Amino acid sequence: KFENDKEKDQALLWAFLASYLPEDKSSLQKEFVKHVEYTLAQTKSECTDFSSFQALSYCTRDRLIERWKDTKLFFKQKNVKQVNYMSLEFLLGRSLQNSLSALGLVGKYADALMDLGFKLEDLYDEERDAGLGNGGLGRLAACFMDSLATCNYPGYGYGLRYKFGMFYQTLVDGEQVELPDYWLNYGSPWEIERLDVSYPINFYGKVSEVEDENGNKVMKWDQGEQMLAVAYDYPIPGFKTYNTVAIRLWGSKPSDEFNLDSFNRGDYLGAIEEKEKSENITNVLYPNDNTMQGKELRLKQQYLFVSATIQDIISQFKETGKPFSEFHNFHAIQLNDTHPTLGIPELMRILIDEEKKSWDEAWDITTKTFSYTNHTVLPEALEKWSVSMVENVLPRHIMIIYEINERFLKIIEKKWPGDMSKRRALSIIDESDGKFIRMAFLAIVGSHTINGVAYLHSELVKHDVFPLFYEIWPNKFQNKTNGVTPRRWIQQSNPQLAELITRSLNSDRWLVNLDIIKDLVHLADNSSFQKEWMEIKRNNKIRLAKYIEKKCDIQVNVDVLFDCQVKRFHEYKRQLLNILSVINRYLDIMEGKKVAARVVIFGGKAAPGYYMAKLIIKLINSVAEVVNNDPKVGDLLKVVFIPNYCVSNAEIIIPASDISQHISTAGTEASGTSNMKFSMNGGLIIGTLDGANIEIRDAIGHENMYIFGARSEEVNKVKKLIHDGTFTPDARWTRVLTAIKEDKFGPHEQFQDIINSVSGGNDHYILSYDFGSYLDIQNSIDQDFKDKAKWAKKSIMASVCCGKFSSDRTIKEYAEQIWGIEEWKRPGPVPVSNEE
Ligand code: B1H
Repeated sequence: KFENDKEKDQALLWAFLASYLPEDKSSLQKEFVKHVEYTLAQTKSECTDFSSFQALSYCTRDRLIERWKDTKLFFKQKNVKQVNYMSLEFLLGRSLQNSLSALGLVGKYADALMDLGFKLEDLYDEERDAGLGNGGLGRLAACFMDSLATCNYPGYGYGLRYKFGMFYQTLVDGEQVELPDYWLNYGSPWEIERLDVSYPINFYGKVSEVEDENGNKVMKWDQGEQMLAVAYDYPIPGFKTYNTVAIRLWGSKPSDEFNLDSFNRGDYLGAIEEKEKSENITNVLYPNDNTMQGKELRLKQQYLFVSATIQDIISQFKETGKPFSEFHNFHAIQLNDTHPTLGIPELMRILIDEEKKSWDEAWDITTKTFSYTNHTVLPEALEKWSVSMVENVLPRHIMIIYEINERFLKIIEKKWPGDMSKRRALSIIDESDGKFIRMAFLAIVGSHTINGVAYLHSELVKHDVFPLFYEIWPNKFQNKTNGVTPRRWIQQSNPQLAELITRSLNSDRWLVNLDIIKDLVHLADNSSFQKEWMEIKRNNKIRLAKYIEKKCDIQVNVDVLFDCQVKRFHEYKRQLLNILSVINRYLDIMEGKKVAARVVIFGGKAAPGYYMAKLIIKLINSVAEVVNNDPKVGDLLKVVFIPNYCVSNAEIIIPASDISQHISTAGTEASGTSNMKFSMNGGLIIGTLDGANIEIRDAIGHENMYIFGARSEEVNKVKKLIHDGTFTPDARWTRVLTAIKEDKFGPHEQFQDIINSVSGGNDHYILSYDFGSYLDIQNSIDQDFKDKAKWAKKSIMASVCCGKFSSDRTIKEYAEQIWGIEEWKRPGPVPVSNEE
């Protein structure tokens, strides 16, 4: 609708000028040179690989923005419901290759840039990882965004724009040393700074009851400190679709609401300094995977995050002109673990205090909107915030949380009249030792659905972690087994395997429907297919060997078995079990036993304050030092610790593995996601019956996986045996510990705490119990690896039966069973290129 002809003409001219970016070679080259010359202000002679990486990224970003704007407009016209995925972590890694591949422009750009003297692969390597996450939880969020876009669902990811992502890990004398990750020092070509999208965020202050203009009693929160959250958008392209979504990350900025007091005191510089300090709250990612640290700064991060996000969602909702009773028909909000749980009281606060809704109305809207994913059963990771801290930082929210709890406890009273122990066990406020808010309880009470991330984990969530909640609301509980994106984790990281699959299927549809690769099962016995398959594995091992030589200065033989354990360091993940078995192997070699050759590869970071995890890293490197330099060992055994495990080197490590280890104490690893990536790439798994391992085994066949150790239902019994001293470990266990005690890997005193942690009734993660069966299954791996055809068949089966573990499947389940959103594919202006 136009007011007059002039307006109409202007709109038409605009539409013509903003028409789609052409994809012919000379246009691609022109755009590239334009960005080098005008965005970077450089000439041909100044243009390094890094500059051309930047220029190419800007070219790519232009195209992503074009698609994203159109996708948003399309969703708006269709009045769709969207999901808002709230996560304190998005572990995106690199974006250039992924974006070009989604746009179908890899081949075209490779060709266009070759004329100008650049090699596309070299430019990929110039990009720094966006490491805004710890591990599995953050990477899952990144895979989910990829699938959301690819499956054409409307949605947004919401997170924080940390200036320092996950620390950079170096090793000094075998010990982990953390360095800051200044990823933004190099700029991020992908982000769109939205100075027009910002929201005020309040902290501290006090709450008083006042009368509003209509004489109603309302709560007024006088903030003590105000700052701004500013939006930075990162477009996320779908694959083989024009649809593009985005992740919106919030950064903190000083607000122009000055606290006049501090300035009036006359200390201008001091006041500025004070202000700067308080406004740097989104500076750093907390690097504690699977543990909670009750720091006030982290609480402020969480609140800035949820407040900006909820304000943003409400402002989008208001554009529809619909009443709030319709809110949940337009927005679903998913809480990625409890870290964004304050979103629940924040939405309540805005609805009640600002939108003047009644409590019941506000609660109805809130509980129809939120759902919560639990990612861990470890008690040290379950978030608890001290009531006094929340009272101080968020005085209005603590009132709302108390009110939520009061009303919830009435339900308890009705169900179990007079039962004080139930009341204590279920109260959102834990008063057993000081006063703490149990964030998971708040999330469960305020959500319509709670899910675990693998079948076993979801069962534990219902029966072991929150059994009373399950009794009250059995229908709130669901399972959503994790998945990973096959675009990044097969196509981009293992291009040769992707090419073989596409050629054999005569189609690349498998990239958007991974179940299709099952059609290759009939080739598992085909010897020429096996040969090609294993040749590709060997090439990937050569690529990894080169990386190892460069980073660790260790030469490895690519014809021996590559055994990888790459993941965060945590006692429950039992890297210690692995290195103890390596010691056992070394002792066998020393005794002159016939031993199959292996390269054992470790990678992963320990939380900076996690003493035991760091000590285990030290032990691994001390063992490596001895083994790798012992002339009697030679190629029979190499131990490698790859420093700074991250998304970009995972893309090199995972396709090169013959065996990978997923050996957590049964019942402790909620799902694991690298297990899926390894299997898809034809790597076999040695593992316990834990997390998603169980479902992987069911999918690929029991004969194709190496399972050992106590089952989750046996673990408590085993712990008791160990505790009571009624269990005698395998003789090889004692031999290995003795070797450490005899200073074979340096003065044993330095490892005394490790020895103590698994001896004398301690051994909380039952290493001593599982050790025997672990060594036995390792032996059968060595035997099987000698039979090349047998191994190739297993490897093929492990890959082609893994269709279930695509995150596309996971996202569809969330969409249909939790969020109630639909696929809305926007027709492209031109056919989306069918490249790769
Ligand atoms: C997982 C975390 C986690 N579970 C607290 N919990 C954090 C907890 O900074 N914190 O406070 C950070 C991370 N991460 C992982 O989630 C599980 O251990 C994996 O088993 C699972 O595969 C992954 C994704 O669901």
